[in-house]
Amino acid sequence: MDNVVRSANEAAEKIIEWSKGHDIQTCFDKARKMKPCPIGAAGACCRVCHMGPCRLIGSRAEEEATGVCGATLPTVAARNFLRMVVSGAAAHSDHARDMAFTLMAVANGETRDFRIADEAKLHMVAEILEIEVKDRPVNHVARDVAATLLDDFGRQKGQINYLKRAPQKTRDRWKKWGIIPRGVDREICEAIHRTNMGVDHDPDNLLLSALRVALADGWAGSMISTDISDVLFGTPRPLRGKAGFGILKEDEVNLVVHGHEPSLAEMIVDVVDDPELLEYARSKGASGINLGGMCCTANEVLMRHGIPTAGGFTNQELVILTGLVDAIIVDVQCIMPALAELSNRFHTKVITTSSKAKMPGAVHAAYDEHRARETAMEIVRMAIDNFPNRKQEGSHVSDLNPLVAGFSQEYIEYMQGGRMRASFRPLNDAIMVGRIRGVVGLAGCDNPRVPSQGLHRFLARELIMSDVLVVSTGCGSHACQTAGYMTPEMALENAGPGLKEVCEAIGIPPILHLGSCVDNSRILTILSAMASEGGLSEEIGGMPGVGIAPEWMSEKALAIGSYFAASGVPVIFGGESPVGASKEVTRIMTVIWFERFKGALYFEPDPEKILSMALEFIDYAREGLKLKKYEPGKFGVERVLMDMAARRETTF
Ligand code: NFS
Repeated sequence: MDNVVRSANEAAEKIIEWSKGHDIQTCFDKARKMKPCPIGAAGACCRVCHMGPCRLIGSRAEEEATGVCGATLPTVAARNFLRMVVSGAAAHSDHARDMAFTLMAVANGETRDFRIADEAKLHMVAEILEIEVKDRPVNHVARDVAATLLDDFGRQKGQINYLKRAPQKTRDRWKKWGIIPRGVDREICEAIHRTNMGVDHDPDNLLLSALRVALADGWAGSMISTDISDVLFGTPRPLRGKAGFGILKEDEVNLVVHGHEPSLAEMIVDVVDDPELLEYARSKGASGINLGGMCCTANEVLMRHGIPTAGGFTNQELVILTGLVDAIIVDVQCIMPALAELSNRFHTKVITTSSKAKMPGAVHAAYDEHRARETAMEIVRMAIDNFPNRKQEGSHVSDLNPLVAGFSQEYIEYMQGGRMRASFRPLNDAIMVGRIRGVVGLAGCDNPRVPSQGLHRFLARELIMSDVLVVSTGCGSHACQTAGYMTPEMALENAGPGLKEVCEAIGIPPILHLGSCVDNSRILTILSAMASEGGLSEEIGGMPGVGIAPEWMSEKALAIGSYFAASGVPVIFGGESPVGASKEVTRIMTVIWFERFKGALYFEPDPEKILSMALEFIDYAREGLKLKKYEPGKFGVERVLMDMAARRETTF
């Protein structure tokens, strides 16, 4: 064992240290022992047929390196990238489909366990979908909404419904380059077909397909998940919460909900206060039932109910090592299979709940929205039954950080103008006068191959110091939460002078938690609202905004990055490039995409460089919009609204 820092999260590091003395291996140890295959990591390994796998290495000119069939390095790298984006888009979209089925079941009265929690949001969605709302029973509207959104999956021609939420100029670009997604399933199926042996060999064409399928993810899959979750469980509003391993309680039954789809977790939130279950817990010697979250499920239940979070992706093994978790309930995505084996060392029960995602060594409790409450009760009982089996062994680390979460587009609009005058005007104005330099979406996974959570934290600190408003989702949020960064006090102590003023005036943290990874769709609609508010760019492209996923590991992150790039946002990923073997593919994703869409994908392992690139993109966009040059502490006070003619002149 070496003495390298494995996690920038001090509490996590303590648990990792503890594991060393107890002969337990975690992803941190395995990541150091097993280096990535350099050929596959750079996109140069083709394994789409059984003449290979072919390793496209050893030639000086990239077009000279070919597989047995003649596929060149750019073809192979682009094809590999497309496959990753398809997989990421499929994950979000299949999650969205389940949410739409749950809404349909509620509308049809097939389940009494859920109800429409936010009728205003349902009406807003119905209006976008041009569904009649007036004088109709809520379940009729909900049924039409669910049916219309489900149509987005199977549609063969035309375009997905929510594209109309994007600015016209952004849509014009999609039309020009032929990347308007028709139906989610069609795009996923077609893209996979293109990657089959002997089909699409043009790297540019393959990469346009990646953008098309990614747009289906962002403007359908992810956006549908967000909207339906808001309709069923409530649109988030700011609330206080806590983050860290210290959320676990020594004297209570501890359950952790981990994964992505929020419906079962919502039901567990509901039943943990059930008097019968509480009595049952007491009968087993526990003084209560304590619920915590992990990864994106944590974000979902934190955003809506303030359920405390134990952290993001790389904390999942460590939470078991505390020895305090009686059950960890998982559904789909980002669940490490190592959990089952690790749990054998402790008393923890790993409970899988989705028929799509089973795990050897785990217990399975089949979830189905028609019997949600019953399943939730059954799971909580299993956790209670396991409480007496708790051993004394465990790392018992107890860090706890306060936070404020729960920022939806609706709330951000409201906080800027109240219910009657909700708008993005103040934010646009603050950007125009240079009080806020720009906006960065800091998102994506945390990763054991770097000091995990450290890149997120470094960038969050530096960005807010440079007057950049940070919006955060997914495990990036956990990295900030477990550092105590998501509080209004953080702005007072660390934000640049302009951002500090804005945060003080509204009473918000300088890092706004927008939710889970599917909630990146909130950033798309926020950018669209900023474009239509006026004074900045008329389209998403050209806004002083950047996306950063410094520690990404999941294919979902590539799908997200690609839909932001296609929508007009420069996105910087950390780590080595998964297409790094091909200069041509790299050129298409950077130079060509930027010309066409004003968005692009960059891969840069050095966090200092990521920071300077992000600030350069922001300043470049400010210059393009002829906004006041950013200077710390020096900002105009007048509201200077550009007229249409001036704006036309500045947009290109
Ligand atoms: Ni996003 Fe959510 Fe986290 Fe990465 Fe996984 S939990 S969908 S993929 S690891 S941010």
